[in-house]
Amino acid sequence: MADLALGEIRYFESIGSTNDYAATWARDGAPECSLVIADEQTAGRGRGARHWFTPPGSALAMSLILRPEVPEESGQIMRITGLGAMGVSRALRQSYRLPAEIKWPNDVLIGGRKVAGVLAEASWIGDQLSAVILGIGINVAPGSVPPDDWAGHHERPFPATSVESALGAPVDRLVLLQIVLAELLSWLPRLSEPNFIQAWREKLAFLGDWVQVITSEADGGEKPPLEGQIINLNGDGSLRVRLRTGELKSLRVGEIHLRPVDSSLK
Ligand code: BT5
Repeated sequence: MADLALGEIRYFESIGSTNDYAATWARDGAPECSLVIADEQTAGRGRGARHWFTPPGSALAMSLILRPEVPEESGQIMRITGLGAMGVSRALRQSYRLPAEIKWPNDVLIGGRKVAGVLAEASWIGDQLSAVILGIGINVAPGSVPPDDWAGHHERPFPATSVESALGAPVDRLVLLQIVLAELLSWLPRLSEPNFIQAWREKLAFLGDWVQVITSEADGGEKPPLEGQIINLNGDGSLRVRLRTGELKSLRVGEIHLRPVDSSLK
């Protein structure tokens, strides 16, 4: 880790959520690129009200504190979400030869199964954006995959896997952590460059496929899904889809979920 340009590092054997800790630490003045990492999370969070399963000894759970120069919330969250998903999928592809893909906006899949999730959140002091917290959870050993009857599943679970199950061999968590961090730090200064979007686009799952687009109501309930074909990733990180009606729509990171339309995952 010594050769990585990180701020401070705080490690916990057990914590509620690394993202919650990082948000508080960011408000208390954590240096740029400080890292919170935990072996176990007892209140790991996904998007909205969802939970993230992080039992001890088997996963990576981390939050990186970033201080973007442009204090514009939505575009930053979108790009930083992409940064997290790209960092994990590139690490898995290049160092482990695994066919990792990004399910826009925030999941990393191997063989159609979720191996990692990203949660980028803004941390505010009053109306000033103080930091963006990039939270990443990676299932490393099979024990980190939530059982189907896990109480934390918010809805019908998307199929999941772990790096070790996909690889068929043990994986050193510290080595994987260093590779992912090196990827994140190498892309961080290039988030506004077209080749960042291009590299992200190349790893997108379901490009050209029909998907269900599930959005949330203001009260947290789900609207009936729309069906759309994924056309492209726009330059700002939003997703271009064509609806059944022919209407083109750009989806922004928010409360949006995609599910493939015609596959066993349905
Ligand atoms: C995510 O949310 O995929 C974002 C997960 C981010 C987790 C990291 S860990 C470090 C940091 N600290 C935190 O508290 N969070 C971040 P979403 O797309 O909303 O997916 C959540 C759904 O994934 C849940 O409803 C579950 O069904 C499922 N799930 C939960 N744990 C899982 C796991 N370990 N592997 C695969 N799927 C899981």
